[in-house]
Amino acid sequence: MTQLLDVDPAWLPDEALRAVGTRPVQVLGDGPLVDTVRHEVAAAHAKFAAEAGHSGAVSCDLLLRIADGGDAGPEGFTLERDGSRTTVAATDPAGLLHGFFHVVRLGDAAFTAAPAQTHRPALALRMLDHWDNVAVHPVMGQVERGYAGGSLFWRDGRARGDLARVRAYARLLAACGINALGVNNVNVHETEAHLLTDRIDEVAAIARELSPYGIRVHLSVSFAAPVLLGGLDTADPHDAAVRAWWREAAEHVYTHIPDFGGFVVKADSEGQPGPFAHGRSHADGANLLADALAPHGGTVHWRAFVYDHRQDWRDRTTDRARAAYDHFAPLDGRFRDNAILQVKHGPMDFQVREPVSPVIGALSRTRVAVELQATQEYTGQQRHVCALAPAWSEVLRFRPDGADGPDIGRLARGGGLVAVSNAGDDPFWTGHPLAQFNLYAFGRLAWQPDADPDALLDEWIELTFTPDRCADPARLRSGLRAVLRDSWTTYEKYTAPLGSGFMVQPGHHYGPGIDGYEYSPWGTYHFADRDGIGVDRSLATGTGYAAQYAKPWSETYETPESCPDELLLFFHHVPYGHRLHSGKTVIQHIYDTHFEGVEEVEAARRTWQSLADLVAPARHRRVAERYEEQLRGAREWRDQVNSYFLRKSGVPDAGGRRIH
Ligand code: BDP
Repeated sequence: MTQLLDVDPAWLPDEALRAVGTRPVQVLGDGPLVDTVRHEVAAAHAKFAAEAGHSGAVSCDLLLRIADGGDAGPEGFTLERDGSRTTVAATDPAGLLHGFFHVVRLGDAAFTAAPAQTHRPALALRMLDHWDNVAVHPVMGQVERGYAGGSLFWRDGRARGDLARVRAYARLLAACGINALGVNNVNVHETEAHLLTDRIDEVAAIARELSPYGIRVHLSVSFAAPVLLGGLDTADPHDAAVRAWWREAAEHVYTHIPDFGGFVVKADSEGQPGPFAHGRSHADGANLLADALAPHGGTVHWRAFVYDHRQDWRDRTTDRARAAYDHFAPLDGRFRDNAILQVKHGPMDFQVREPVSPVIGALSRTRVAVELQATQEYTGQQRHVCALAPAWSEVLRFRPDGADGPDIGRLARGGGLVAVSNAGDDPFWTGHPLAQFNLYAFGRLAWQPDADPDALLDEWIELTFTPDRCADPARLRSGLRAVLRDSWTTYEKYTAPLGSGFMVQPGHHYGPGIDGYEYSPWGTYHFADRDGIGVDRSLATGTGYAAQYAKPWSETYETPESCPDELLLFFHHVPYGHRLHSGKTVIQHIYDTHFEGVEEVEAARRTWQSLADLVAPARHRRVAERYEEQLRGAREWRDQVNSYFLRKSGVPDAGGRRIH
C-alpha cells in the first residue's frame, strides 16, 4: 500500500482501512494477486499497529482464502460470518482482491452485521480508456479532453520512469472494480503508433504496475500500422501480407505482456485510417485484428463512433445521430467472437442528455460494449460539479425492447462497460476533487449496473471523507449529498435545453457557444429559428432516426406528444409555444431552468462553504475555487442562452425577470 506524498488518497485514505488494520487477519493462497492482498493487509496493520490490540498470531477475525469449488465465478467471492470470524473466499485470486476491497467498503460492518453474501461482477470487462498522448499534441495536449493535469503514464514523449503513481492508481481502480485499461489515445498519432512495435517495452512497464491489481492493459492501434510501421504498401484486411503482419505484431506484444487485453481501434472516424480506403467493411477491419489476437486470448474493441464529419448543414436528410446504426446494424453477426463493438451510450457524443444509442439494442449477434465518458468534456470539464452516476444509471436501466426486454446493463454483458478516464497526474487525480466520484461510480456500476446511484454516492462519501471521524458526521454527509446528488440535472438546467445538446464553444467545448456548431460540418445542430427549435428526427417528416429504435421507443419518440420532455428537442422541431408535459411552454422552460440552474449552483456553493471545518483544507480549497468558476460559467450560460432565445423568439419571460 503506497500513500504517496502530496497525492490525495481518494477513496482509500488510511482511515478507510481501520477496520482491517486493527484486526487480526489471515490470508491463504498463492499467486501475485493473493500477494497483493497480503501486502494490503500488512500495510493496513502497519498503519494501525499502535491501536490494534492483537498479536496477529493467536486469533483471526478475518480470513481471506482461495477455496476450490466455490460458485462465485471468476472475480467473484463469498463473505460469511462464523462465530467471531469473517471469511472471504474466492476461487480466483482476483476474486480475493475484490473481496478484500469489499471488506474495506463495509468497514466495521464486515465484522458485525454482515449477512452471508455472494458477489460476482455482472460485466466481465470493466474498462477505462485513457485518451493519453505519449507526446504532447499541438492542439490536444498530453491528454485529449483531459482536465486533470498530465498523463499518469506518459511524459516528455516516453513512459514515465517512476511508475509509483501508476501502481497507486491501479489500487484505486481495483478498489472500485475496474479490471482493464487502455493506455493511449484512440486518435493514434505517429509516436503512439510505435507503442505497438518497437516501443512495446514501455507499455509492458506500465502493465507490470497494473497487473498486481488484476488490471489488464489494452492498446489503441492505428489501422494503418502495417503501412506506417511495417513498410507495407497497403493495410487492406484481405491482403495476406497485412494479415501476417498483424499476426506477428500481436505475437510480439504477447511475448512482452503475457496478460495483454487487446487492441482498441477508432477507424474511419474523424480522420483516423480504416478499412474504407481499401473498399472493405468495418467487420473486415475488426476481424483482421481479432484473428491476430485470437491465438493469445486477446480482444479487439472496435469503436462504433463513425460518422461523416464533413456533412452539409443545409441538407437535413443527413443526420449524424443515424450514422452508427446505419454503419453497423447491417454488419450484425459478421464480427468474430473476440471482436467487441464499442458503442457510445448515445447516438451523438457524450452530451448531458441524449437518448440511448439504438445500436446497443439492435445488434443481437454482436458483442457490444457500452462507452461512457467520465472525463467531463461536455459536462463542465471538471470545473463544474456534475456527478454522472444517475445519468449512467438511466442508460444502464433503459430497455430497448420495452418493459419485458433486457436492459442495457444486461446487453453490455457481451462486451462490457468502458469509460473514458477523467484521471491524470493532478494531486487530486481528477482536477476537481468531487469528480473522483465519477471514476468510483463508473467502476461500481460496471460491477453492478443496477446499483442505486444514491447508495454509491453514500458509499463513496463514507470511504473518501470517513465522516465518522469528523466533528459533525451528519452535517458532512448531508452537505456532500446535497452538492453532488442532483448536480447532473443542475448542469443540464443551465446548459443546452431539452436534449438539444452541444451549444458549446467549438474546439475545446467549454462554455456556451449557442451557434458554435450550427453552421459547421460536424453535424450537431439545434435548428433554432424565429419560430421554433429542435431537430426533426421523426420518420414521418424528419431524418427517420426515431425509426432506428424497436417498439415501443420508435413510437414513443416519433411524435412530440409522446416524446419525453427531456428529449423533445433531440427528436422534434417545435414552436417556442409548444406545451411540454410539464405544462410549461418550451420557451418558458428554457428561461426557468436557466434561472434555476444558477440558483442551484449558488446554493451548492454555499453548502460547500459551510463544510469548511469538516473537510481537509487542501481539498476544501480546491473545490471552493472551482465553485467560483462554476458559478461564473453557469451565469454565463444562463445569460447567453436566455438572451439568445429571447431575441430569436421575441417571447418575454412570464416571470418578468431581467434577461441580459
Ligand atoms: C469526441 C472528442 C474527441 C474524441 C472523440 C472520440 O471530442 O476528442 O476523439 O470523441 O470519441 O467526444 O473518438
